[in-house]
Amino acid sequence: MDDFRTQLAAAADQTQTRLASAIAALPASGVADAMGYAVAGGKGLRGFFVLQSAALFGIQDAVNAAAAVEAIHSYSLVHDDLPAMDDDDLRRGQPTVHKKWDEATAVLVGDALQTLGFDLLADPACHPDPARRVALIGSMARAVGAGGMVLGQAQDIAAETAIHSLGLDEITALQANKTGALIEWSATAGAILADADPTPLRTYATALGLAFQIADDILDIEGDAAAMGKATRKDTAAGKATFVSLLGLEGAKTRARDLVTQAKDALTPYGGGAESLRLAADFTIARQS
Ligand code: GRG
Repeated sequence: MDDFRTQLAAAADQTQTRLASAIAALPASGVADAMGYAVAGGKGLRGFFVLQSAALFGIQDAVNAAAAVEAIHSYSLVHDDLPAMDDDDLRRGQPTVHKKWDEATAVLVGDALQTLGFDLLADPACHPDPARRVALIGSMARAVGAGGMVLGQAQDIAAETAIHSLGLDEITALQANKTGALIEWSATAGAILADADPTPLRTYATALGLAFQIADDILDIEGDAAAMGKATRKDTAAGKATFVSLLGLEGAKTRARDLVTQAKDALTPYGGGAESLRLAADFTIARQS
């Protein structure tokens, strides 16, 4: 696992460097400063999926697509932290953007990170073939729009005031939209860049996305708030149905492990070239933050 953490950190550095140069190219402003703050400090897992899935097809430079997904993921966190959404004071161990600046800045930072993500995908440096860039842009728009991440977030917010708490199928569908869609985009990005069949990577990502969310629910119960850099036990306090409340702690752990096995099995067609993606699947449920 230590080897994997080193690989992940190296990929995150590469992605962060690209993001920093894209943000430095913007006119100087408070929003640009806050954008730099908002993209820093994450694990960079989604960018890692992009870089590794691209490497499977012999594409060594996918840093624009990796930076794009991390910008869009950071936007979702900044908006999720707002008082109108999850209302959090701490993210990645630092004050959330609306706490360090203000709510208007946080809304604008999220908006601008989302458009920056699409700009990075539209850049010829992302891929020389415009058709590949359009495919990435279209698939990203579908993953994060009102049929994907935004839908999942709306379903999550609706669940908070629903009379009946959600069942397993409903939670699974909600999470597939809220966190799964962007993870799926990340893990299939290499196939999209290479104009190859994304099916095995999609199967990997579907299982992995769900395992990621189950791990998040387990960390919400067992995790250490200091290590995670954010508040924990919020879901329990809010009485929200989670994979842990529905399956029990041990049941949730077993389900997460089974999903990781399924995810790794889906990589068989890629042979030894997919070893980093296999390690990433293990990391998804072993992580402490
Ligand atoms: C605001 C439209 C909109 C959507 C927000 C993803 C999301 C939707 C909200 C995040 C809420 C949350 C904490 C979900 C749990 C899973 C998750 C996305 C955790 C954060 O991802 P990591 O662990 O974060 O990859 P880092 O900080 O490492 O980038």
